[in-house]
Amino acid sequence: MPSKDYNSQDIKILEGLEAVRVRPGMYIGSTGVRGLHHILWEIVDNAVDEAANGFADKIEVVLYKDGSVSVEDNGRGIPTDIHKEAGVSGVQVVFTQLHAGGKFNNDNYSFSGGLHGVGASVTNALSEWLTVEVYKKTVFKMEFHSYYDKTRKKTISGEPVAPLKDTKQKTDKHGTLVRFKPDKTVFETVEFNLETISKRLRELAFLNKGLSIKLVDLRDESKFYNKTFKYDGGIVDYVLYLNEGKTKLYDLPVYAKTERDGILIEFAMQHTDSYTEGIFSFVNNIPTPEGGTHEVGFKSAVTRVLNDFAKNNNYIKEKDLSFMGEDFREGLTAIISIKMKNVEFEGQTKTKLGNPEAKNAVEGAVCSELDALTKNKKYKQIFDAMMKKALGAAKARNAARHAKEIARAKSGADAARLIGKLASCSSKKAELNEVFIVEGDSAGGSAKQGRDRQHQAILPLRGKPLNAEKKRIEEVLKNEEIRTIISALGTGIGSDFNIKNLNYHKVIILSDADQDGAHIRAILLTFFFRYMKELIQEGHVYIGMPPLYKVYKKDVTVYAYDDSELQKAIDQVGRGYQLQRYKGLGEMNPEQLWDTTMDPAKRVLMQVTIDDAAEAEKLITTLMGDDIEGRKTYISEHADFNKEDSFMEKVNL
Ligand code: TSJ
Repeated sequence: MPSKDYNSQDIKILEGLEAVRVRPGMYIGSTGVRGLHHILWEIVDNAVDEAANGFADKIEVVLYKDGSVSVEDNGRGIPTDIHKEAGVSGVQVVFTQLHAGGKFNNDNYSFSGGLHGVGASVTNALSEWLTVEVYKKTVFKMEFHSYYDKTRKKTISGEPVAPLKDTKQKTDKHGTLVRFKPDKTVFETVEFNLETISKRLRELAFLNKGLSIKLVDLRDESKFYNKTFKYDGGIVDYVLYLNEGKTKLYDLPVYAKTERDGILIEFAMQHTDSYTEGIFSFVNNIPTPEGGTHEVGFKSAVTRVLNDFAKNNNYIKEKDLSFMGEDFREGLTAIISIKMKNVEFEGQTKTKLGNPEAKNAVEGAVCSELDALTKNKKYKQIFDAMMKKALGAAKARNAARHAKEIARAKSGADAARLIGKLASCSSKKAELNEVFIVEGDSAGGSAKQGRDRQHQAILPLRGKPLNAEKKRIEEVLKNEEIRTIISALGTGIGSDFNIKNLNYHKVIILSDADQDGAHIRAILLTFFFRYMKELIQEGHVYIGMPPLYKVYKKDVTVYAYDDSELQKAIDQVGRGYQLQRYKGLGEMNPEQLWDTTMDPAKRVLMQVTIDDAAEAEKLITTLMGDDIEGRKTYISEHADFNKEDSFMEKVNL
């Protein structure tokens, strides 16, 4: 190594990595649990990219006891030779050179033969240590580490311990193995979530037909986990997976894959007898829950082709009846996956595709593929089933117009009577106001007395609200509890939903920590998910966390919110403590309820999130649909009702 050159190069590079350490949020969004997983995805994405380009078909992810994680592929191996400009090995460049100017989201790489190693340096910069092995006839090894430099009084991160070394040890394998340990001084938590990882790996396996992705969790012997995701049907399997437990209107999803204007386009779709629409779109394997141009193009194509088909085959016999796009999407589950260069993301969470050229390409491609299938005799039953479904939807839509008008009414006797149950707050500032939806009249009573009257409104629920799954809108609106909620929130529902009219920026569900409470919570979340999705997406929905135990003595009281906190509480109160286990919210007096659950200074809330729209969809179908076996399995796997689900994030507000 020419020392002078190497050193100056080295310092410059380390300054780059230092920028990542100083402002991690700029590169990975947050230093919370999401950011932690982000640095794993940076590595996984590189391996998937190698597979997507046809050079690898196996990836293995392993979680270790020491808090590290490894990712291995059987691809070509990161280049080991000296990079001309940098003067160091390709491996070193990949892990020390910052790409793409440090904008959050380095996902804009071109989709084939493009930049590998994008973002791997970010992972390195935020790790205690990182090791690489490259298998290419022999085994190459390199290690990076972070350490505290006493003289410079700062942490140096991602520094090569030594240059890449060819160990000369022979190997038949080919590929890359990267293992790293996230830096606990950077992240709020360094515990990887198995469910988060398995969901994403499953999604990647669906999106990359035939790619085998194995996940192993060695962290806890008693919970040993080892699973391989591999789907030879690709996104067709994905649609079948999402429709598991639903009644399908035809056996096999409609599928096509094609290329147009340099964009790879693949879609799969299948209708069920349900009333909801689930279109999940992806660009370069990245989910786009906010949709965008590709999704718009897909929807227009479906509407156009099915409308033409309906006209040409005289499906509409009634006058006063015509189809709208939404009629063709009732009960539709679809995946649209595209791969393109120079991706531009926009929207609130930068998960909406902005490239205008994607609309025309997708619309054109889906139109011609789908239209060709309408002319194929083998598809006659399928398109016939789609027409029947759309006719039902169009008729129901006409009938529902009336029901929606009721829901929209903000004044009138009905609304006034409904609102009568609500104990509103005195402030008119929606941003500062909260509404607690409380299970049961007695807890509702305590909440009304204990609350901060200026900013907290209370809405007690008497009966169970109606399960919105498997019901069309007019049925849902007959339910009084649901109508009360709609009136109180002020936003309207479905296509009339307008977040600007939201009366409370925090909507807090407060139910007991038992099975009944979990059911009510699930019903409410289902309703919000189906009819007010934006409310969840914009982060307005929370789950209140009442304590499970009160540990007390004459002069001290400590509350415990789960079993793991109980021992801590007992230790804190000390000898001679007394223990009360709360069976429900109703057992708490107003002061206790305020102290433990409502007081913004002390309470714990869970914010409901939709990280993974497709999984959320499946969860709701499983919990609220009519597949009893599926529900039992889910509930037995998530038996702890006070435990956070993966779609919730703990927040202190
Ligand atoms: F993220 C990462 F960089 F650390 C990483 C990269 C992690 C893992 C697990 C795998 C990889 C990776 C990189 N797998 N395969 C590759 N391939 C290349 O970097 C590569 C190989 C050959 C050629 C070539 O043109 O011959 C080009 C590239 C980019």
